[in-house]
Amino acid sequence: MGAVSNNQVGATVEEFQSRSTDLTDGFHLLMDALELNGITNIYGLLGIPVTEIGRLWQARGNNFFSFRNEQNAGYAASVAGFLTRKPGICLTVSAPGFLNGLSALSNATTNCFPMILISGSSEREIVDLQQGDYEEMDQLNIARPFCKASFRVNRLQDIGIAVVRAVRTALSGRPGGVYLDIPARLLAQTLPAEEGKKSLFAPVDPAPAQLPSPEAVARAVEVIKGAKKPLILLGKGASYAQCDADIKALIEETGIPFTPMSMAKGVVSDTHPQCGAAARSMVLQESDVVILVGARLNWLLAHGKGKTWGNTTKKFVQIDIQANEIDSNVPITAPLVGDIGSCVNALRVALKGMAKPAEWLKAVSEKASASRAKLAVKLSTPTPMMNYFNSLGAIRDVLKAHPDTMVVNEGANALDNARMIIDQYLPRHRVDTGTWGVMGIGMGSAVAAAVETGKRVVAISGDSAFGFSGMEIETITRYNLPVTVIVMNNGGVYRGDEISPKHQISCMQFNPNTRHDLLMQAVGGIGVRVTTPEELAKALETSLASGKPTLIEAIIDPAAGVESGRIGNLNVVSQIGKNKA
Ligand code: OXK
Ligand code: ADP
Ligand code: MG
Repeated sequence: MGAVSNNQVGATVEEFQSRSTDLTDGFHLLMDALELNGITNIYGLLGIPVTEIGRLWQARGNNFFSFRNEQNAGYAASVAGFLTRKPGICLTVSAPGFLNGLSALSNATTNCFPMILISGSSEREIVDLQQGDYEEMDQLNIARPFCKASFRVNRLQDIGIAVVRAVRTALSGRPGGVYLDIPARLLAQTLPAEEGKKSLFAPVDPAPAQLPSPEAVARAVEVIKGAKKPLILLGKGASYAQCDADIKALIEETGIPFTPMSMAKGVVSDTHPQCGAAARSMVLQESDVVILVGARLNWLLAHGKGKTWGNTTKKFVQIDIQANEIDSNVPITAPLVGDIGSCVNALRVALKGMAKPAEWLKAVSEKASASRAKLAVKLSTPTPMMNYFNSLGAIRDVLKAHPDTMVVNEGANALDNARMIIDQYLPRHRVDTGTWGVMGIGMGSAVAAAVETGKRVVAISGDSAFGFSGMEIETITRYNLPVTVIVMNNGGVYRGDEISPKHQISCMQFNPNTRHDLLMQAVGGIGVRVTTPEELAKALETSLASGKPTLIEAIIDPAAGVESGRIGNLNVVSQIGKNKA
């Protein structure tokens, strides 16, 4: 437990360490509390008033990962939360730094990832009277609508309880983001060390299991047993829950086909014989009972109705920890409110010996095999310039031999095609744009994936998406992380060949000569430019073997790519006519 003898801010680590141990202060109590909660990694960007936290945190032997923009540090923290089931911590300065971090906090909450954004804040008296303090902002209230809870600590003896409260709020029930406001003044205050120590504690069981009621289980079992064409739909809640073996056992014991949402790919391997990912339209349309496991019926599932679902009324069994997620879009026949592990195990017990829907499974697997065979042709068809199929086909073949690689994926066409083409073999090995379809999650997610798992990371980004967080390649090289960034460069948003009717630079185009590989070289990494699937495969192999930070600039045909990828239907177009101003 660290301690200091006065309230001086900005002292060196040596100065702090050489002081008397009679007193502790806000810096030390905050760090002690985080450590007590099992936190060792902080992602952030330092400055007034939190700089000293970074230094002292490192002096304790913990990790502080400094980013170039708080938003990316925030995405890293949220992904750390998703991967570890511990809240990811993002630390920022006040007002502008806080606001940059807030996008990530909001994204974490939307995605149900546990994260705590800790920001320093300016003097309350001045902020509240709007008298113009340095980085003045009412952060506590601004954060409220963007997270599960927004807390401020005003007294040193409350730091321990505030951190526990933040951790428990982030982790329990539906996970999400929490904001913790730390006034600058608090950090510098002092307290007798013994009193400080007594105020700290570790929470008991911060994410308690939540068992479904026996009635709810019986209801679900009846619905499932009555199904002719049941389907298990895995969402990222199923990834987060870390009960992979139970989910696999439920699938295998019941013989029900499954299909994963994007971040649930790999909970059970995409190559499993019961995987219906390659028969997605068929299984959604033709199934009669759908068992949702940690997946919401939001836009990604066409709200549970309409032609995506064959214009038929399905019976849904929905496993979710959040009671009011049930009936959010369509009536749910059999809600199973509880944690996924408990619900899945209750179903396993109650469904033991259930007749397997063999004919339906056969039909699904025939359709999936046919789709995979059809796709395989496209993946190996050469084109004058690389397209999304043959480039991603090359990446897929390399990754097949490295199934334990973490994949990060963002973009429009780069996202949709990679999701379809690249198989995931293991749980929680894919991080992508999530519920909001966020561009810019790439480099922050890649850093967290490397740091939290210690595995190789391949981040596949469209050239547009990469631009949002591209400067973090310096972060990747600085920490010498085993990250390979593949920029799918078609020179624009969606496509690179759009022409403006007035001969301006098209609003959808980027400089076609941009060399992202040279940017990587400039920050000390390896940068390679490739133009063929063979070169791409070779560069990726080399980079995975070396484990060195690498950026592969993959030149894609500017004419390859479609507007908004596979969600073009969501775009709104003028009824007056294309290009008619
Ligand atoms: C899947 N498929 C396959 C395979 N896997 N075929 C062969 N082999 C394999 N391995 C088939 C699958 O059966 C589907 O075909 C098709 O490929 C597409 O599959 P998938 O899983 O990608 O499904 P789909 O329909 O695209 O899913 C809908 C969706 C998804 C909404 C869940 O598109 C999605 O997650 N979108 C996120 C997009 C996003 O956030 N973009 C941000 C960009 S911002 P069929 O024949 O069975 O249907 C942007 O662009 O504009 O602002 C903008
Ligand atoms: P996807 O986008 O993959 O469909 P969503 O983010 O829409 O997934 O849904 C995830 C769901 O999982 C959320 O409704 C969330 O409440 C739920 N969830 C998260 N963790 C758990 C858990 N441990 N047990 C039960 N439900 C969970
Ligand atoms: Mg592009």
